Amino acid sequence: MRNLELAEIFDRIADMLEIKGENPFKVRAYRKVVLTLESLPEDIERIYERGRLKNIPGVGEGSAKKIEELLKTGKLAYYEELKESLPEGLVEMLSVPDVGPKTAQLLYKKLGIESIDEMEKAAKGGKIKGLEGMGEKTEENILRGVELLRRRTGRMLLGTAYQMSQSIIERLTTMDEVELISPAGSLRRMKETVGDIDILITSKKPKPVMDIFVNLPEVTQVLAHGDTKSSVIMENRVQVDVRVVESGSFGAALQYFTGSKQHNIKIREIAGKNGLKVNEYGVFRGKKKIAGKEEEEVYLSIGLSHIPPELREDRGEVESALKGKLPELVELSDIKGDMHVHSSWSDGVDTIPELAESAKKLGYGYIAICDHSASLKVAGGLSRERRLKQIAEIKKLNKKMADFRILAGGEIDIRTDGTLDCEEEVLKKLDIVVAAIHTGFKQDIETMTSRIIKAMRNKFVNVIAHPTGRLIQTRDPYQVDMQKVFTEAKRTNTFLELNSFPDRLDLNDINCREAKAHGIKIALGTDCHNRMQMEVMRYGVGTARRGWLEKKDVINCLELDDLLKLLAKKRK
Ligand code: DGT
Ligand code: CA
Ligand code: CA
Repeated sequence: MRNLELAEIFDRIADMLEIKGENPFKVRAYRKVVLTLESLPEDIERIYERGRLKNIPGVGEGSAKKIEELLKTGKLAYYEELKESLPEGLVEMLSVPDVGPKTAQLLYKKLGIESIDEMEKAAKGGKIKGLEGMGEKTEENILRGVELLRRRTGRMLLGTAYQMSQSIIERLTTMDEVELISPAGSLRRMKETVGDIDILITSKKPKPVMDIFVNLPEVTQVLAHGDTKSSVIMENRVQVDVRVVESGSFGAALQYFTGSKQHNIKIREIAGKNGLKVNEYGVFRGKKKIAGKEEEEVYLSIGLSHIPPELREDRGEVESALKGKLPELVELSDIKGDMHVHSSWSDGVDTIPELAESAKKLGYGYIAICDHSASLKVAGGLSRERRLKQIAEIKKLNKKMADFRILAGGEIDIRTDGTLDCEEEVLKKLDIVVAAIHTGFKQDIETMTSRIIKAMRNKFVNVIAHPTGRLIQTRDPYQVDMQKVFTEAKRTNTFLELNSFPDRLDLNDINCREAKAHGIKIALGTDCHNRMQMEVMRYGVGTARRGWLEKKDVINCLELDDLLKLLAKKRK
């Protein structure tokens, strides 16, 4: 799959333009292309072959030309020129969280720093704090950022793993020799980051299957090449393990290789107590195999109901299954609308009618358009005037829509003092208000907690977006007392978002479960900036399932009328 490779190049271009101090809107345009490429459900080469590059939302004429050049020649002159003009390590320094282009450039000019290692050394040696506008805090931030970056290496985001696996599975499925095929491991458990991709196959003729697999065009290194197991490294440094088993063992192998390890240990203990043995070939009583073909029968044979993969972390799921008390987890098909969508009115790509059309195709009954508020200028935040105009436009559009409703919403900034970046008189006119923190991430825990609580006490605020503010592998959550947030959310009838974007997944699985324990309902939104990204809902649903959430815990499993009633309750 070339999509991620191209995305990386566009990301680098944006980095370099940033260092050069180019217009932030131009930089953002490149970042948008990155997001688009990363979320494309189809191979870019196939789209190109059909001559549809320009139809990809978010890809303008200029970017389309660059993609074409890359696909045709494997190179991009513009990119090469940019690279020539800057020291290599300087661009890499930007991948350290909290190191922006200004800092990187200053360090380069004043201290001659050209790499992450040199930067770390300088921060440790206290050489940076003397520079203009920099202090001990800067050095601490740099060191923490370097550590975060080092922790990141080796694991990929769930979204990346999912797309890569789909692309591999798609191609292997076309082979006659492949019977059943499924992801396994942490990917099947929908864990927010994935170490390596595991795929399980049944086949009577494993050899040709493995031959095709290790020779896929994106394979750069073959670690193992056998009939039952092959492992490769792909061009983006990702490891993929494929195992082939007989169909009679598929269920047992799937159970075994889905993990988690801790879960499997529990399973074997329970089996042992019943005089049974479980391994990747089946469930055995003595020499007799009593289960193995279907995963469900593996669980049934040891006295458990089938445990959904997302729960298999040894967090009480085995005990619940023993009592027959597993939750009935929410499913993607239960979702009736997307609660957090951006349009071209702010920093999204698509128009509201385009977004509505795509939502309808997904089988949704509504979407909430939640464009940014005025203070977020770089994201094209809406002024009072434009907000009112948008509300009027949505009203007009809704008149023409059958069986579908566009909710006029807003992603309204929570200012550092906890007030909202929008007048009440305008908030009043919105169907749903999603409040979010985009600035002042470094406030201390008391300030941050009361800031969020103050926002929740505003009777117009329905949802707190991405409540902990983390970006997976890039930015730690801000300091906030989540127990207090949960208590206040319940008291004020405020919902918490589970932002489904792969680098957010915020609330995470554990916080979702905690929120549920407090009786709080969750709003699932994609935070999509183009219509294709509505697909990321699946990662949000996966995370919700890992948080033991059921249909009744998620407000956008409600039919429109019930949802509106629920939203209206707080305003009374
Ligand atoms: P990852 O790749 O780090 O995100 O996590 P997993 O869970 O995908 O781990 P991985 O790829 O090492 O192995 C896949 C599954 O195979 C794992 O979840 C459970 C099973 N497995 C692997 N090694 C062992 C083992 O030594 N003992 C047991 N019981 N199971 C194992
Ligand atoms: Ca794995
Ligand atoms: Ca593995």
